[in-house]
Amino acid sequence: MACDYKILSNLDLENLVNEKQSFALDVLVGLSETPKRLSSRYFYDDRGSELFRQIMDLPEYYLTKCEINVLERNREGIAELVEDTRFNLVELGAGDGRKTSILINHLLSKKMDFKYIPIDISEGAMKELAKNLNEKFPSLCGEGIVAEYFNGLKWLGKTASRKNLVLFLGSNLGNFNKSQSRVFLRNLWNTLNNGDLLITGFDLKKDIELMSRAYNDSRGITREFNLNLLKRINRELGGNFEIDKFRHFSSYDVFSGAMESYLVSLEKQTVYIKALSHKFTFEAWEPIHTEYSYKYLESNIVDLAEATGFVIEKQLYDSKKYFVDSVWRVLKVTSPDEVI
Ligand code: AVI
Repeated sequence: MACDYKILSNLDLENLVNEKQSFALDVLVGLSETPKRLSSRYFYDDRGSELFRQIMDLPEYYLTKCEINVLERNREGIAELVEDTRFNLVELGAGDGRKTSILINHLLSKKMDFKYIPIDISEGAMKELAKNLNEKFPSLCGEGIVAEYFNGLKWLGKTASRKNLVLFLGSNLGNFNKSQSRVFLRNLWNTLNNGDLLITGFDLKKDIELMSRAYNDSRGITREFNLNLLKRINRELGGNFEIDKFRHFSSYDVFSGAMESYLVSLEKQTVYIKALSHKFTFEAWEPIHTEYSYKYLESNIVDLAEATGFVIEKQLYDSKKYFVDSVWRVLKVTSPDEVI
């Protein structure tokens, strides 16, 4: 059966307006703090998503290659998790779907009864994905949702009554700090049903040089990706950042366990942002913190699952054990005796 892959966007126009307002508010608050900071969630406008696609192809960015290896080695094991059930394969932050294609291909070849429902905030990325999916998998059913993850999941909760297998791949969780990841996972737990499954990616702690090279690539794409945040402020909020007066810097903090990225002001300067009616001053060598990319110990993953109401079903590794896709099951108990 041929299924035309649709995109549901502008699910709620108010959310789009809010997205713009929250960007403006976060920029105002973040650049007024000491030290200054901007959230990495704003990296992903259409240009940022395109740059991230290029990062995934970089030889130094081992994460994507490792996760592709995980999925190739474990596609049958993942299919077994949902054997004989009608289910939604929900993907949060699908990007161009190259990793998920490995799974989709396998599930379709087994004639499993599922719908693929990617949720992504970038309309550009979603259009690209829908185009790829239509070409590659004419028999694939489902719809793409352009929305914030939880708005998308709430909409899904209202319309579907199937088991959910949610994918949150690519170490996306690593971009949240400890409490943000707990809040995120607990929100996910709240929107899912007992027995639903989550597969989430974790980049494991490893050789520091190897991790550092992944965020300081020789072609300068990661630099461009980081600086795009300032360009986005110029484009969307009427800022006048002079991009070549800032430099990209990324290093591993052994104590926090994260690769941390910054934009460092190369000189004393003032930047005006029209939409905020506000001027921000920078001293020479003053940093803006832009991203955490947390790396995990196995014990960190166990603690996180336990703290947020999930049970670990399986740990799926790549051949070098650099990366793990961790399979978690939602556990909702009705009596205190069932608590593990
Ligand atoms: C999307 N996220 C998991 C990437 C990471 O590795 O933290 C974003 C990225 N930042 C720099 N390079 C890639």
